[in-house]
Amino acid sequence: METIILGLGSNRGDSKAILAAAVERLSAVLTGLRASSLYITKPQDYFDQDDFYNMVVSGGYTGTPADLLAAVQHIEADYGRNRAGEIPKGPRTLDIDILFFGQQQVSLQEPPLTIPHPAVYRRAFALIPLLELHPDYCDPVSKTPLAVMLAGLEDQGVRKA
Ligand code: PH2
Ligand code: MG
Ligand code: MG
Repeated sequence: METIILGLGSNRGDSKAILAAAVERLSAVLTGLRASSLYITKPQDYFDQDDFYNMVVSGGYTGTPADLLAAVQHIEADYGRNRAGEIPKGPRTLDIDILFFGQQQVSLQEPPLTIPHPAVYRRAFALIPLLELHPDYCDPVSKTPLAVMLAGLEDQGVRKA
């Protein structure tokens, strides 16, 4: 069993209700699920969009990374996510990103999947809720504490909801 860290985000529709429902669904996928507080965060990467609600959940998982990706994409689709019809990095009803999968490094072409999530290290909206659940978490690749990485980032406008 691996410890999984997922990052959840929403800035379209009833984001709070969507995230609460997604956590409920994920509690059937991950064992011993833990959920961070909810945060309101300034958009990164694509700026001309509303603030996001973000949070992190963690828990145990026994399947493969591809199995987990299929499970989270199924939940995204159930909450109105339409990948074909959206702006890359733009507004979305529900985004569930696999941030870490135990100590594993994953690089799949089909379906496309890279773990650790390549952007996690520069995203305060992911690191702050993650550190709330796992204050001593270290990057499995560099072994650097994520708290050290967060301390090196500029203020990105992340506050508790
Ligand atoms: N997700 C993105 C792009 N930018 N910004 C914030 N604050 N939160 C997100 O979840 C987010 C983002 C692409 O998935
Ligand atoms: Mg995603
Ligand atoms: Mg994302």
